[in-house]
Amino acid sequence: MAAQEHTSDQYTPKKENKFSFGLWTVGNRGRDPFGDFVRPELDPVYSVKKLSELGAWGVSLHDNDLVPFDATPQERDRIVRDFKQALSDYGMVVPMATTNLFFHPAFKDGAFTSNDPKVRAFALQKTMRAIDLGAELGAKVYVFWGGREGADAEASKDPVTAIKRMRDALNFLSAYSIDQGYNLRFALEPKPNEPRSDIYFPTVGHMLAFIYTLDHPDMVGLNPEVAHEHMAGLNFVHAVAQAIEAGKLFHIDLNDQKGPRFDQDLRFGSENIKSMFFLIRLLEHSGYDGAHHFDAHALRTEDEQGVWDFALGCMRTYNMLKAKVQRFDADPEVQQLLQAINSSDGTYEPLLSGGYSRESARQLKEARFDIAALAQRGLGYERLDQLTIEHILGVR
Ligand code: GCO
Ligand code: MN
Ligand code: MN
Repeated sequence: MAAQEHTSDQYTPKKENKFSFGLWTVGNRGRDPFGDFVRPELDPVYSVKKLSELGAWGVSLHDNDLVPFDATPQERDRIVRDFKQALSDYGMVVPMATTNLFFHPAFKDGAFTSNDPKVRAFALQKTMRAIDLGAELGAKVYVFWGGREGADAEASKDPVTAIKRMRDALNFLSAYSIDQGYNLRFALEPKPNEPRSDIYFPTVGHMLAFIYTLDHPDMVGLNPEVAHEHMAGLNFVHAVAQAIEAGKLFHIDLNDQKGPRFDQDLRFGSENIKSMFFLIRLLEHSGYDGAHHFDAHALRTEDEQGVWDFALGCMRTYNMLKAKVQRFDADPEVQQLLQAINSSDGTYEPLLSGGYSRESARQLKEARFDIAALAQRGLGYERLDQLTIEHILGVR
């Protein structure tokens, strides 16, 4: 069935779902290291129109997704003016903007971490201009994905120096954004590898630790991506939970991935359904109200219609899983099991939550536990997990 003819139902995306897509996602032309483009270019104005018709709320962009690398200032202004007109015509926002610091051959050894000071200086110049563009388009979040900030030949770059260079760049750009009066929050996006064989700050945990070493840690958070943590063999739900707990989930890149391989950018929820179920449960319970941003693209087998099928599929699957989460949470047997798992006679709560004191240490040292009973108790997690599966498979 063609995407635009899809019958409307309770899973049909709506603006209030805050779904957004990168211009580069629907604009992906299917080129890979082994084969050429399979689809023609999409005009950003056309993508805005199509995405809006499908129920999306926003579009994000790299500077060069909209303004070509070598555009003159006059061309830039005309393109930006037409794009803003399209945003207003189709009721779309730009929640996030970013810089392309990986495509041009000048960035072959990275941008902010390049060994060449001229490249590092150019990267700052390009990013300041792209920040200006993002602010002009109303973006609230500015993403930093370290595309080529890594190394292939380990001897070529001291990794400690690379970390310091990245810190210097982010400190400079935070100060720039504050100085301009932009109300931007920076979201750092970790990825373990690709296009470099190793990228610095490979996971959410690495990035989180780094943020607290910056000059303006309050304005810097994370943009975790499903595929990137899965490439590192990690549990994405737990990574996002840590970002949320730290108040650092500023943005999220939703897609899917078949295990620890190259970055596949598959349609959201097309592979790891159970893990995406728990991701949505986490996001919905946490009150996260930022963009639900898809960073994925249609398969190389597709024509333009396949691109819109892909985009609609990402959004519908989110809403379908969200409905499953609501049914799961409302299931009396699930509630009863969760209550049993979290119940106790209350004896130790005051000691566990009261913090350290000499008295609490003394009481804990003297406490007598029925260790055998603790060891023998069955926890009922098999039943709970099976209920999860029954909900996901739609039989409850
Ligand atoms: C990738 C990344 C990128 C970034 C984008 C925005 O693996 O290619 O996920 O798509 O998200 O450049 O920073
Ligand atoms: Mn990616
Ligand atoms: Mn991404």
